[in-house]
Amino acid sequence: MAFMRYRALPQGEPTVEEFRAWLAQFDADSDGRISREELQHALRSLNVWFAWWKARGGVRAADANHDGGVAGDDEVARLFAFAQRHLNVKITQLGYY
Ligand SMILES: [Ca+2]
Repeated sequence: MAFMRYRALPQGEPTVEEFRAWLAQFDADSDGRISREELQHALRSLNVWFAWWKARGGVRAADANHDGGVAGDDEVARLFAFAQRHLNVKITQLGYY
């Protein structure tokens, strides 16, 4: 996958809206949900280490209805909170890529 083509997150501290818009581009099958695999691509695009492992943790943390993906405002907000807790350094560094 040519993940270099993905849009980066906005510089500085992204809002949940910016995060949602950024995340939507990784919905490869356009089913409106971000699966673990799609989240893994998203994390890889940020050069996050252990993307597979963190994607699994992120979906587990955000998937409130346990359908295996992240969808809807509530779950995206939960994933955003997860990202802030676990990926904060990378998110704030994105402006330097
Ligand atoms: Ca999807």
